[in-house]
Amino acid sequence: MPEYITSCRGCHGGCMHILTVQDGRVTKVRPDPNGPLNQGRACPKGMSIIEQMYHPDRLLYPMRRLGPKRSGKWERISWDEAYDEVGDRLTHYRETYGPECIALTTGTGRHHLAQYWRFANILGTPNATSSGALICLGPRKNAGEYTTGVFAGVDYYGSVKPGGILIWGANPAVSGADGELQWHVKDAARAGTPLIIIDPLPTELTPKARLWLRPRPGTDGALALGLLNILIENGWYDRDFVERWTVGFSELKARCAEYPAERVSQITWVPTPDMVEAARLIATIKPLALEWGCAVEQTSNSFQTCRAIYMLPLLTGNWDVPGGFVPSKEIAPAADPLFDRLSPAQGKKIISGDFPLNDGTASPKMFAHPWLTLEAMRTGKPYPIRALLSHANNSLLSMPDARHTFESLSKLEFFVYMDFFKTPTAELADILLPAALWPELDSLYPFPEFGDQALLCQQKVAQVGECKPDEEFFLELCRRMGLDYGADSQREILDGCLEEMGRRYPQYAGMDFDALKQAAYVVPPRNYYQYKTHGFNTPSGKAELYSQRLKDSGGDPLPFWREDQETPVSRPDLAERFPLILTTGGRRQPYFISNNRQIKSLRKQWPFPRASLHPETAAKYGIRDGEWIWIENQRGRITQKAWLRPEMDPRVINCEMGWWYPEAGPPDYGWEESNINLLTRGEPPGDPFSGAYPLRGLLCRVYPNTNCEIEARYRRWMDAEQL
Ligand SMILES: Nc1nc2c(c(=O)[nH]1)N[C@H]1C(S)=C(S)[C@@H](COP(=O)(O)OP(=O)(O)OC[C@H]3O[C@@H](n4cnc5c(=O)[nH]c(N)nc54)[C@H](O)[C@@H]3O)O[C@H]1N2
Ligand SMILES: Nc1nc2c(c(=O)[nH]1)N[C@H]1C(S)=C(S)[C@@H](COP(=O)(O)OP(=O)(O)OC[C@H]3O[C@@H](n4cnc5c(=O)[nH]c(N)nc54)[C@H](O)[C@@H]3O)O[C@H]1N2
Ligand code: SF4
Ligand SMILES: [Mo]
Repeated sequence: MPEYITSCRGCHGGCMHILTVQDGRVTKVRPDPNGPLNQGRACPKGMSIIEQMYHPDRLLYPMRRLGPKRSGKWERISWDEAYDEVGDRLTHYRETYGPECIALTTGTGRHHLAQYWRFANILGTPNATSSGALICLGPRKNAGEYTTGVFAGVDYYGSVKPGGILIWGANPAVSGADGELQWHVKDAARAGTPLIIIDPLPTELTPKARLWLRPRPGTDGALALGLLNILIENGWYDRDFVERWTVGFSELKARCAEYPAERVSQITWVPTPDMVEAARLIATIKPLALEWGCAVEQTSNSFQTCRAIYMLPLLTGNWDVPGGFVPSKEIAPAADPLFDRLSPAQGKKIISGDFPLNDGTASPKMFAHPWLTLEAMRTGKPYPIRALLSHANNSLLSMPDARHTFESLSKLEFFVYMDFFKTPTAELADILLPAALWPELDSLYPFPEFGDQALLCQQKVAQVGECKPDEEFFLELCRRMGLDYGADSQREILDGCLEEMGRRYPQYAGMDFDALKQAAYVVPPRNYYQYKTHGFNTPSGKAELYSQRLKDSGGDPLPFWREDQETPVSRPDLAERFPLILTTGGRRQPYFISNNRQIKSLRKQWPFPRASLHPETAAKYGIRDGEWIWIENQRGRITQKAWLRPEMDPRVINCEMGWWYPEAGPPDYGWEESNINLLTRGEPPGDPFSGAYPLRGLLCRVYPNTNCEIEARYRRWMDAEQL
């Protein structure tokens, strides 16, 4: 029976799997023992792909809504009809009001991201946004690029392994936080590699931590500045590197002096001796790697927090050393997003709230501000957004301020939504399009994202219903609208990327997509200490602790931290009503954001959302372990199941994100029951440079929910015979 090797994308991806195909159907999946990154390992998400592909609720054909929005009634249409209808409507909006009245949204980085941008640029709209745009990887990546000219990741792959790992606001044993897969950090933990963990909650890794700091959610920026200050004051940094390869050390030193340990301890709740110990470990462990997650970005101090954390391994002698903090190398470029196809005049119309990072001043990669783009749908200001194309974005679950998202999407004149399944967000759309899962499409996957250890092949091995890759939709829609996509096929685009790889790495010259399918992946060797010959790719040629470029683009040249507008310190009045500090997120193994809640083999592993809180806090509010509770603030109220965790600070609560209930049925699918984004804030000001908003460190109160039907409904659904 034919077998194919391809990269899983059940999370961000990277594990190579061997798929067996019989009569056009995938019948078996097993992890590839030679996969360069997973070496025979896989998680339950990857292993459930057959159940996902052939799930009875899978969206298999294009559909048009019958009746009013959220009627829950759909009729099947052909792809031809879908292209005609979408093409005609978009052409009408484009010609009548200008292309900027059409917005695009997506979620986390998936296979189609570059071409989603490309499509927006060709269409002529600057209003492409995402629920991860401002708060996921972008701030880390941009902070890295401003500081060292390139983003950096962990080097697990050479003969020298990390001597220790600083794990900050990430749970990489589960989430493979955006950069890496989960296997290497678990291997390291098992091997006894010292871990320094900064997380207000216990995780799979905290029992193995050498040191575990539990900051007040949302104060990581202050903590990072405090640690930098200790390093600098004690001379615990690489003097030679600082003198030869950085600019702005004295300015940084002066800024950090504003963050003495006592002040930082007061802000963050981290005891001074723990901070000193953390700084000592950061300074002495060699080589030190950094695994950081989106928790540090999901605040109104997002960008500068990332800058400050980034400087810790940089200043302590770990830059571009084997096993340390190594710069990305791009093995092959992604499909060209064709930014030059968006005219400067159109680019200026971006709904960005004038945050320099995203209005085109600081970066050509523009993301419109998600909340403001939704606000333009709702209010018509600064101008109306009339139509939306949504690719991989269950916005009601993943955007902040979910009530606002709902009201905004409800106002759209035309809404096209592409996904694997119907979701609560889909029920607001006019046209639904069936998206291909990872075994159903061809793509290239350089991994880890921005670390680029390997280039992996993702290949189509089966066709399910009439599902299509998002890229194919963009390409064909352009053809129908008379717009030039700049390529005739996805294959042409992939071969173009591989051609460029051949120029960068002559050993792969001549490799096209067919050859890559045979090879399954390529793993070019890594060279270290590149800066010693090439310098840094920054205006000064050095690592920029003080960044003039940042100043010129409207940012602070040095990192800083300030209190968010909704904390017990800034709003004691609000804290009287909502005394607990709310943080959100906390990824779970069976799920990828809001995906997979309908996949029974996964769902039974973690059937309900859990709210983590301290037993004392629970006792204070009459809550028992495992009981459903209400979590409430001025924006809304939701319910999750209490999980008492004595390791936490009693002032903090964490709620999981992404929860809806497919078993509750259309049109609501229970989206309002446990969706923590009903309590979060997306409205500016937020982060002054990027507009990022706080999903960590808000306020709430809790009390028991004595009348919750969620479990009973779940059991009825689980017990029902799956067709
Ligand atoms: N299985 C699985 N994998 C995933 C995902 C998924 O949904 N499921 N999502 C993917 C995506 S899009 C992303 S961005 C990554 C995210 O992966 P991570 O960055 O690991 O994100 P989380 O698990 O939400 O949060 C990480 C940690 O931050 C802690 N935390 C909460 N608030 C704070 C705070 O204020 N400060 C600090 N220092 N820590 C805090 C939480 O307790 C948690 O342990 O994972 C990716 N991988
Ligand atoms: N409160 C709170 N909110 C958060 C976060 C948090 O930690 N706390 N995390 C934030 C982060 S880091 C991120 S990145 C965002 C993520 O936000 P999103 O990536 O938008 O995540 P989802 O809401 O799960 O929506 C993804 C939808 O895309 C579909 N999908 C998956 N792959 C494809 C594909 O290839 N094509 C198509 N057409 N559809 C696909 C899935 O079935 C799912 O319905 O959420 C953010 N929201
Ligand atoms: S960790 Fe990610 S890539 Fe690996 S098997 Fe799981 S879902 Fe797939
Ligand atoms: Mo993310």
